[in-house]
Amino acid sequence: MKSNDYIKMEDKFGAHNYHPLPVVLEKGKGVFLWDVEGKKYFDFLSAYSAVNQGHCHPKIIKALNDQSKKLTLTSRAFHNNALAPYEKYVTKYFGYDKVLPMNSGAEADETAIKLCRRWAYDKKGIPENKAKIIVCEGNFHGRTITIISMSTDPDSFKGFGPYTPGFEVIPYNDLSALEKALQDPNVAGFLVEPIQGEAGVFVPDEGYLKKAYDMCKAKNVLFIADEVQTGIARTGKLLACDHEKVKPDILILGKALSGGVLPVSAVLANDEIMLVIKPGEHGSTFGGNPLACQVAVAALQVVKDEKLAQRAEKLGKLFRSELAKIKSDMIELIRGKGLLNAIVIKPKNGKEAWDVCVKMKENGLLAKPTHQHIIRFAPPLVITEKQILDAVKIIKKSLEAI
Ligand code: IF1
Repeated sequence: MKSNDYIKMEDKFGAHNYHPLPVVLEKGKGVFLWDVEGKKYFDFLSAYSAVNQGHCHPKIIKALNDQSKKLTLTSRAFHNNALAPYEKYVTKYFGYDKVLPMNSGAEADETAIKLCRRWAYDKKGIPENKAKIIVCEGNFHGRTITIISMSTDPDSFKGFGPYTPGFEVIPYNDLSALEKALQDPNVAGFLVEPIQGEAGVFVPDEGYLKKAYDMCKAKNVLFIADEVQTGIARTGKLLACDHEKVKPDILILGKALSGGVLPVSAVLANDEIMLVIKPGEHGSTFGGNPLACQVAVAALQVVKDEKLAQRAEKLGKLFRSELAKIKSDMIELIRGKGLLNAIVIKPKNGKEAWDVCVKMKENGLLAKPTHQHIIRFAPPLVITEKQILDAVKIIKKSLEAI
């Protein structure tokens, strides 16, 4: 079958909840993807930062293969010999007492919200059902009903009401708004992305995270960092919060926690928070399954062994400086941190970000627009300097062709 055959079949038998770029991928290795016609592409999306370690990393695939022949799932009704070593490994790796293993990023965000509310009632003494969580305009934390109840993007929430109460929305990167919201004694937590990915790679002002954290601590409010997209070395540090030496009270991880091999997410916290959830009060059939545990250990080990955070820091600077040399009136601005970058496209002759992405696809590079005029560039962190330079040449050529 050809690409179009797959696209037509998907259109007929699949829900229309996405509008993908017209490319049908068959193989991935490192920073490269191949479509069903054998055309090769640079992957500059990394499945929204889930494939930081590169496609089909041999060490992660080996962990998957080895475990898949032994035991894939026990549920948490019983113990197994993969969970405890993973829990010890991941809690030491990020410096927390405990981990609650889940599958998708949204599930981890939901878990963090439940933890925060329960801590509010059992530890902070907020009256039952009165806990409030502060979130930011432009947030993206997933697609469940409670998570879209926090969203300010109509594409995420419109037509899905009624909504879950208990959230207050403030502007991102605005400390005075946070200070005002923190006056409410019923505030239990502040849930924030250290860099807003979906909103278009919004990097807050230097010091924002640290000051926000300190303001929360002063009010006995939990600082909850959603590092599903910014974590696991993507922004040039192991966590985006590390740039400001902020240690979240609750840390939310997903995506690259498994290197994109299967869904693995996690919530990390210390005992005084994590132990408010008692046996039988939260869980998931696949959460912490043996396959996920082995894959996640291998994926995290690759991050360390191959110094992916340092690479992201160094190559991100190179990428932004090379992009800045492109003389194109379609580039309004370039922003990002590490290898999480974006360019804001100024439409020209009716052409906009989507057309740039289609042209880049023709030239062998895959990226996708977010919010119409922004193109996010997030290659696997195993990319080399030469590959960065080759990719910039493709971006330049594509912009000039429009
Ligand atoms: C889609 C966006 C990115 C996330 C953060 C939690 C989650 C995500 C910061 C939920 C997921 C994914 C979802 C995917 C596309 C992608 C995305 F465009 F939707 F917003 F990356 F920006 N926190 N982001 O970025 O994790 O449940 O998906 O595992 O829904 O189209 P998930």
